[in-house]
Amino acid sequence: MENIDDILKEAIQKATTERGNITILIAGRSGVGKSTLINSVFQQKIAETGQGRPVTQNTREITKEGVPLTIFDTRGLEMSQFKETQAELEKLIKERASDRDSNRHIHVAWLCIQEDGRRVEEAEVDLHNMLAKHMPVVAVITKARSDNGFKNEVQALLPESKNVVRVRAIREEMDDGHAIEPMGLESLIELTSEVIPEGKRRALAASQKANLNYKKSQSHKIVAGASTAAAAAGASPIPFSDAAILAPIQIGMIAGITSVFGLELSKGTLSTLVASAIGVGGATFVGRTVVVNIMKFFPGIGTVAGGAISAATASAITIALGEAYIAVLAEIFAENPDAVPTAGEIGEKLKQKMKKAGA
Ligand SMILES: Nc1nc2c(ncn2[C@@H]2O[C@H](COP(=O)(O)OP(=O)(O)OP(=O)(O)O)[C@@H](O)[C@H]2O)c(=O)[nH]1
Ligand SMILES: [Mg+2]
Repeated sequence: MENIDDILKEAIQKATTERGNITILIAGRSGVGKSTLINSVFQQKIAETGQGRPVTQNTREITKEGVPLTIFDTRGLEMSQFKETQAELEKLIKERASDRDSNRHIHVAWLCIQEDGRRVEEAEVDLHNMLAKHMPVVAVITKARSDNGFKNEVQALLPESKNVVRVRAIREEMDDGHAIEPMGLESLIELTSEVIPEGKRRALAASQKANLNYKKSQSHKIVAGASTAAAAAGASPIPFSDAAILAPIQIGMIAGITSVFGLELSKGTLSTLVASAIGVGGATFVGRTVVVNIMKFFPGIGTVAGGAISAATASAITIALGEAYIAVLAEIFAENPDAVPTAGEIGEKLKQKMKKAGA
């Protein structure tokens, strides 16, 4: 595969399939802070601006273009006639579980309980036990301020819960002028990651903005995979003229990391990124040019002995490129979790980063 157009197309398709879509059910009484939590944790104020549609009397299904996440926002399940509304929800869960597309299964539930109520209703325990039959459940204590043993109480009442986590979704100003910062959101992502299928972790990483380290760790796995593939390709040293065989691996890695960071993944953005970072563009340029240009950034890495690329060099160059890209994206989002950088900006920063790394 030499043609860059084909390489880009395939990289995008693979990255998109491997990322998939995650579905999370968020349940809790009215006013416990579900929408606030959703907006603090996920990209693009999804609870406010996402497309919601009622799927049962008490449940809305929320999605947003460009975010690989579906949320079932469910409330009032502890109210009168809760048996009926819970049965309705269970029917929906079973329907989704039998879908052939695993992206449509509900992968995890967050059961939200407000800390200052300090009470778990019998109907909430019922709801929890029903959910736990079908999916992992994380109990989320919302609006956390002072625990006073409530967390242990919740854990004791909901033994099926995989975890109990206390969160504060927004900064809170006290009367005396001091403020308490959000908390627990990073742990919520980590604990959720532990209980969902491994194949859904990239979608979780991409959809959320509360835990930058989680995006980085998922991206490192992609770099590790690409580096192994590059080493395998170079197991019998690659003649320089065949360097193109590394291009799909390296561009695939860039596409994978792009998707884990939740950025738009289109042929336009990916080709702009490659063009501005690596300095090759145009519809007809070939994979070999990409690889040769990447290698120019890292003159110190490996030697092109006898005009061939060894396994060690192929893998080292791939790691250097992947790590530089992760560092660039991490810097952008550390500065502003809601940043919407253009492909050109990212490409320019990547070029600078590689120049520095290779110098
Ligand atoms: N202090 C503080 N207030 C919060 C927190 N989370 C939510 N709130 C407030 O609690 C109120 C209710 O929050 P929502 O997010 O609308 O609650 P909800 O669970 O979505 O409510 P329904 O949509 O009616 O089911 C709002 O005024 C929020 O600002 C928090 O962590 N700390
Ligand atoms: Mg709400």
